[in-house]
Amino acid sequence: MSDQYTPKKEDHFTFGLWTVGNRGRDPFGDAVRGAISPTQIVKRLSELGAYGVNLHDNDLVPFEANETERTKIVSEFKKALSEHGMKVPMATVNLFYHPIFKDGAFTSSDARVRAFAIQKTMKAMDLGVELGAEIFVLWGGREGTEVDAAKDAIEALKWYREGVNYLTEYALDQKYNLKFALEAKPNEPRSDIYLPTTGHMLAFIETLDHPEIVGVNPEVAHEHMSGLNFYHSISQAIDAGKLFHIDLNDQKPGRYDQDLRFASESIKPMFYLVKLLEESGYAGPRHFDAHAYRSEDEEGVFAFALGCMRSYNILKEKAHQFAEDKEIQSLLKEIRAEGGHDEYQLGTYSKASASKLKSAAFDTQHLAEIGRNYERLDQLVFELLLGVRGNTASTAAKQTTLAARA
Ligand code: GCO
Ligand code: MN
Ligand code: MN
Repeated sequence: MSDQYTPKKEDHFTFGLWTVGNRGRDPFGDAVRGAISPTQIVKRLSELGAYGVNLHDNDLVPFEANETERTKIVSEFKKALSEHGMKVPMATVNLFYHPIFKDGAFTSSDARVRAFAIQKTMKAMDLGVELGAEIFVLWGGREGTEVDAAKDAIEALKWYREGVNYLTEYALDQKYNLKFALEAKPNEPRSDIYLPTTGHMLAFIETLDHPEIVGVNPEVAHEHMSGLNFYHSISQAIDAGKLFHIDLNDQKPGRYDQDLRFASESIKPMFYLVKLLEESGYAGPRHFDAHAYRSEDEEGVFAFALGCMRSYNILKEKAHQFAEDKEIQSLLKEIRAEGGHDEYQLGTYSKASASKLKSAAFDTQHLAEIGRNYERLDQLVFELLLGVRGNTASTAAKQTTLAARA
């Protein structure tokens, strides 16, 4: 079936090799489906309309591979990429699977482990650049603690900073066209992970030696695990010029990191997210860091992948409808007109304006009494999302407005 929501290369959808390659293992049960080779993933995703794949070093080259094996694997993979017209816009490094990282990588108390983590990351950067990546994600899954008595959190942050500084110097020294994107997560696999939210990451970035090449890679599930509003987090990242990459998925509140199919749970929040990404001019890949339910076989995995991309395109179409919807737009105009005039020019301070403002009289009772009409607006959005308002371009004329009914 092909329709207006069918993914196309120009939609820039990407998946991690580890996402469609996820075999359904969890702490309580073993793999439920077989491994799919990286070249097969490239082929199947390309057929579905994806733009590319992203990878950790060890998704492609096993931890224990020697140089000859690496060369062979990488050249076969490159061949598959070019045969299927697929890109690798982002690469990352696995600093969490091997037991050596049990007490962290850049923040391990053991300086030898910290050095090994940096060495492994430099090699992963070389691999990423060889494959054409321009974004390098750092997700510090093991950078945290169970026992705060064991590690000084300020010292751990200093080590973290040293690690990222070293790697940015390496990138610049190699003349790599590479930007870093830091990914926050509050917990899992560690009891507490350092720099737990996108906001923490944004503040940390400003303390680095090369903040200009470091941004964020926020993940829906991770911010939702912290009970945060993802749309707000992304807005702040965009405002700071730091949204370098994004991990799209979904998450039920109050649970472990579920990595659910994009928009499968949080329809309204994901609508605002897609609307924001599309309207803000975000030019990076639309990357899915999610995986299929454990109940699925290989076909279910690709149904999952197609679902992520279609849902994004459906929400993108809803964002267009929102912009075209006459009733929504005129209501918004009304809402913004009420008190919209900035008489005191709050954006520019001067002694004179401050003294004018200090002596101004406000009708506080009247201002406090004005209704904002958000109930009507939110209901209209709900009806739009559930298809009750239909495609406004064709049905606008037939629609009875809430205002008329009232
Ligand atoms: C997780 C993370 C990872 C990272 C990936 C990229 O919770 O497991 O989201 O999937 O995104 O390691 O570095
Ligand atoms: Mn995650
Ligand atoms: Mn992620």
